[in-house]
Amino acid sequence: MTDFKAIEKAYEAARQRYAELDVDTDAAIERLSKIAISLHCWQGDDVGGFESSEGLTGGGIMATGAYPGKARTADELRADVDKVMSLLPGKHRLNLHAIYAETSGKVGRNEIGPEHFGAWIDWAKANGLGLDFNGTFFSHPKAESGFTLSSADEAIRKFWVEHGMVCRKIGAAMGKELGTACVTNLWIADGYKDIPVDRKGPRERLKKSLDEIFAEQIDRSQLLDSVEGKLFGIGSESYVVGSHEFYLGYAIENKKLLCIDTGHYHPTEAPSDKISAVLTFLDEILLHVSRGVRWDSDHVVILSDELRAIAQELIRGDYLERVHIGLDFFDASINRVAAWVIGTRCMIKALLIALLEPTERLRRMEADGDHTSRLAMLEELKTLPFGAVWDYHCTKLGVPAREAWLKEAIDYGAKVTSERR
Ligand code: RNT
Ligand code: ZN
Repeated sequence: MTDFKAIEKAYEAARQRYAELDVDTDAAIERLSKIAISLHCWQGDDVGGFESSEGLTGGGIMATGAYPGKARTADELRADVDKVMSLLPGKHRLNLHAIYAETSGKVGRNEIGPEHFGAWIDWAKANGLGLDFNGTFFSHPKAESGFTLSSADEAIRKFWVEHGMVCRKIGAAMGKELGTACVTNLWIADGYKDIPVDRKGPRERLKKSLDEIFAEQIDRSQLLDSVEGKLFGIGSESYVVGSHEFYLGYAIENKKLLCIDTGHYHPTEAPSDKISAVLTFLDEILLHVSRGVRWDSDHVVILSDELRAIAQELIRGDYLERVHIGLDFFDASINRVAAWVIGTRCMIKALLIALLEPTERLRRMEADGDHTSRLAMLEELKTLPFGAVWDYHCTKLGVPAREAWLKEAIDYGAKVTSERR
């Protein structure tokens, strides 16, 4: 049993401690409760989708693990997301992929439409949630050559261009129906395992394909287009057509959102440092918050230094209106509902810690050239009682505080997901 009295008492002490630094904890949790995180639906079924029983194939990504109970149908996936959302403070969004269409696999990827997402839209409406969307340019026979939008085979290229076009229509319908713009992201895995001779041709074709996909003007109140680059994938170690520089250029030239996936850079690069750099030139960006371990492994997000740095950038730079926070991880080796909750709660916690920072004080030290105090304070802040504020925030918003959520996730596993074979 959660001891509410103890949580309130601890919060009161924390409130006073933060007040000594001129930080208003009530204002921080008020702001926090308004930040929506876009939960990726694909954590619930290892990026399988409902098109075929084969699940994730190709695309240079991989979900590892054999934990039982993954969602097999849209109804099961919605039930799992409902459970996850009930364990998160605040109102969030759901990020879908084209392979989550409800078509019984009978409609081609280039022919799907908003009608195949009707149940998702109804569900989102009933729960007051926004939706985001992604084209699925992998797990498909026409992606087996390793090339889609940059393919030299005109029939293949055209097929995927059509897919990109219908995905924008689906995103726009979601945005219109739900009254909140749908961020529709495009990521392709095109690339070569070994050293190519022609790096230029595929990139020229990709640009052409994107221009065709984005030709139709769609109101930004319904749809926000975003493009996601990558460093390498399994089977595209030597060359990825849609690299970071490629899409940064494309996004700037065409006023698209750039998607920064935190697992898509060299391990010693800090994605947090890129936010202020790219937002100097772009209006808005999308984040795919992930956790790479040695490579782009998509481990469950934890409260790492880098996650905290990302949250700090969003708050310090006053970027919340311009940055769409999405998650992108998939772990098939542990309870999937719990994995979702762990990662999302960490993202929210990181934002809380950033909101509790006495930023003005730190800025003054920096402006005065007092780098000693800046470092000292940054380290002191790490042991402030943000946990007490977090527990209080969860309690106030009616979701389990502390580790109480875990029992609910495990019970749900025992009652619901363990029945799935
Ligand atoms: C892959 C990209 C991409 C996918 C999802 C499923 O490396 O990060 O965003 O993870 O679209
Ligand atoms: Zn991603």
